[in-house]
Amino acid sequence: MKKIISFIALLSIVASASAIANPVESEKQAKAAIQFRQAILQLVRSNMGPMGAMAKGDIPYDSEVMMVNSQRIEQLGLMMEDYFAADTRAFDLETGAKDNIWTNQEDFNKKAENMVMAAIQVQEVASAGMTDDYRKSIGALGATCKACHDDYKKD
Ligand code: ASC
Repeated sequence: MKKIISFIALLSIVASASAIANPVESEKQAKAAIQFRQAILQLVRSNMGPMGAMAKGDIPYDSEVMMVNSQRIEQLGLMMEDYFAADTRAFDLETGAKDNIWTNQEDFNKKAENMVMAAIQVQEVASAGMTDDYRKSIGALGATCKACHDDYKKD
């Protein structure tokens, strides 16, 4: 089952690999695009929160939370390439997204892919009941968030 899940994730990544920068045509479209991608990131944050607390030892180990939340992050990660293909650089709107996302799309998409793979790894650790590894797998997932933020998020 785990192998099948990973295979489907890989297929989704390959299928979406053709997404290219697509400049939005109006401020209205730019605003909508920004809202949609912020919604994705907020949901990633919402699902990462409890796992981060678990990795820090603030709340107890819970494999069900790890499974559900990392499945959601996997799915959200698979959406990123498409939702960030809308290039909003031409409009001066408030966004945390740096302009270099659209000059480094291949790298940006690769970083989203890394998050997807790390989220799948959390599922594997959770489903195998590998309690020794849970903090490490969550930490690795958090590191993929940071890797992208370091290059592509303002501040
Ligand atoms: C989180 C969160 C992030 C990442 C990042 C990892 O829980 O909201 O943006 O992890 O802090 O370094």
